[in-house]
Amino acid sequence: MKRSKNFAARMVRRLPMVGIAALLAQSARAQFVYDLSQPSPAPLGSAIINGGYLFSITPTTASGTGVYNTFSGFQNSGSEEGYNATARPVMPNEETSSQRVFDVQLNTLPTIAISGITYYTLGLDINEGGGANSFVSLDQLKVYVRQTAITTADTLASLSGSSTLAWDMDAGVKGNSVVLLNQAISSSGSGRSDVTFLVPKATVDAASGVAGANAYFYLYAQLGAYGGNYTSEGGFEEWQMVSGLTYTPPAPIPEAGTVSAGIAIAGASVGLLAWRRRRSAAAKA
Ligand SMILES: [Ca+2]
Ligand SMILES: [Ca+2]
Ligand SMILES: [Ca+2]
Repeated sequence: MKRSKNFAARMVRRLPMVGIAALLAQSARAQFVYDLSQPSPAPLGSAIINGGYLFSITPTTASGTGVYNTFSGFQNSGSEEGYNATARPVMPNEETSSQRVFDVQLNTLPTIAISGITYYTLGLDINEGGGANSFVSLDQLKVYVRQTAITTADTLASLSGSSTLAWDMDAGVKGNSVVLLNQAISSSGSGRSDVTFLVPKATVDAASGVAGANAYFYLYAQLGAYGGNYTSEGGFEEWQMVSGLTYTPPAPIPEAGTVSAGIAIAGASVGLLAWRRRRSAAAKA
C-alpha cells in the first residue's frame, strides 16, 4: 500500500513534465503553410524558405523560352515521393526510365542570377489532372550532395544515410513547411515547369565539399501528404533542370502563409498542463 502511494506520488510529480513533452511534440508537428495555389492576387505567390525560392510560372512570363530537362519523376495516388538516381531499383513511386531519372552533377545544373545571388534553376512539372484534382501539396523537398554517385537508391535512407543534406525546406526558421500548389495556375502544359525552385548555388556547392562542383546532386521530394484537396493523382510529377529563362520572378513574400492547427493543439497542451498542475496541487492537499 505504501509502495502504491509512493508510485502515485511520483506519477503526480511527473505529470507537468508529461505535459511539457506533449506540448513540444505537438509544436513539432505544426506546419507553416505557403499557399501558392490561389490565382489572385497577382503577381502569383512565391515563397522563400531557408534561402531557397519557390514560385509559380505564369503563361505570359514563361514565354516558352526555357529548356526543361526532366531528371526525376514520380506518381502515386494520395501521396508520393522519390528522388533522382541512375542506380536501379529506384524508390517505388519513381519512374524507371533511364532517360528521365538519373544522377545529376552540379556542373551540369543551369543557373540564374537574381539580385547578386546565383541559384541552381530547377522546376516542377505538375501532372494532376483538372478541376479539384489540380491541387497538390509539396510537403518535403531536400537537396543532397555526394562526392560519388549513389549505388543503392531504392529507399530514402540509402540516400540520406550516405549523403550531405545541403538544403531542406523543413530546416528554415519556420521549421516544418508545406507549399500548396495548383497546376491550373500556370496552364503551362506537360513538359514545362509549373513551379520554379531556385536553390542558392553557394550553399549547395559548400555542402558538397568538392571545389570543382563535380559533386553529385540528388533531389528528394514528397507531395500530397498534406491531404484534403491537396492529394496527388493523375500522371507523373517531374522535376526538371530549367535553362534559358528570361522572365523576372515575382517579388518574394517570405512571410506569406498561415500556421495550421498544430499551434492550436499546442495551446490546448498548455491548458492541459495547467489542469494537471491543479490536479497535482489537489492531490498533495
Ligand atoms: Ca491533386
Ligand atoms: Ca514539410
Ligand atoms: Ca500526379
